[in-house]
Amino acid sequence: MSIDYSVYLAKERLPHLWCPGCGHGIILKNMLISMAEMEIPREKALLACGIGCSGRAGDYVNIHRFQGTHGRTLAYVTGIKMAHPELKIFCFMGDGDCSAIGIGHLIHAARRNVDVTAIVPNNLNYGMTGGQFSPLTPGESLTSTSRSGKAEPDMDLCRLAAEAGANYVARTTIYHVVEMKKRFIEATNNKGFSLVEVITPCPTYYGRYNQLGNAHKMIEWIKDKTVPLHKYEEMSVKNQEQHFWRGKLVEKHKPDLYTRYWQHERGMDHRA
Ligand SMILES: Cc1ncc(C[n+]2csc(CCOP(=O)(O)OP(=O)(O)O)c2C)c(N)n1
Ligand code: SF4
Repeated sequence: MSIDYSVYLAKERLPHLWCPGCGHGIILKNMLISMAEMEIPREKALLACGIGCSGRAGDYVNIHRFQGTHGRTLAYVTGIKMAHPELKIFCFMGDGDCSAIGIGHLIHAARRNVDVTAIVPNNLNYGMTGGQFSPLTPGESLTSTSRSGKAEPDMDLCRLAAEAGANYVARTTIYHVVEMKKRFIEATNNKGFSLVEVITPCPTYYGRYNQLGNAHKMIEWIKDKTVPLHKYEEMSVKNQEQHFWRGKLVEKHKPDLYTRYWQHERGMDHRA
């Protein structure tokens, strides 16, 4: 690694506000380490954040950054990328932010194949507002809005993004840190829409409501709940409901929105 990842870090804004044991900082650090390995210059990187605990990630970076309105990050970066194709754009969006209020933007960013890396720290609930369930919260979970168990089934955001047209989709967990960094690098180097979901603990709400113990125990729980994609596909539906798959779902190389726009719609060479 020729760049020290700390050049991307706004050290003067530390300590961070996340609870002890929260995974958001680990995911952010891995994102910055992967940027350092790719030697992305500070001035060529943008972190766009949604609203939520995860949305505070932008406070701690020393690169271009902004916090958009809840669920709308991908709409903003679609425009930014068209105006500034030279930027490497990362989006940090909580599971609530991108799978509920922002789901339309996610589908269309994937369909348009906007060249951004969407990182989804999936802590299985709305952390910032007090542990309500999101569309990604597993069925039967106890949350502040499902005191006797979530009646709704959850959804698979990765499969949705893949179906909508994303070039790269993967899921990993906070336990698999080496793999996480590898996925971030693959996602960033793959031009077009990339999504990496990272399953991560919120010990303050999801962990407490579901009696999963402290942060350490939650990480063990995440590890035990996760199986590689090929094994998951061999499981019964009942067994699948008790597990998360992890791995790479899609890796393809369709032209991104910017390239298509300049090459096909305007008959000009793309500048990126
Ligand atoms: C338009 C709008 N609706 C609702 C809210 C309230 N709100 C703030 S954060 C949040 C959910 C955050 O959950 P998530 O996206 O999962 O991120 P986390 O806090 O878990 O990291 C909500 C509903 C808001 N800020 N703006
Ligand atoms: S409430 Fe949950 S998601 Fe928010 S900072 Fe605390 S542990 Fe992290």
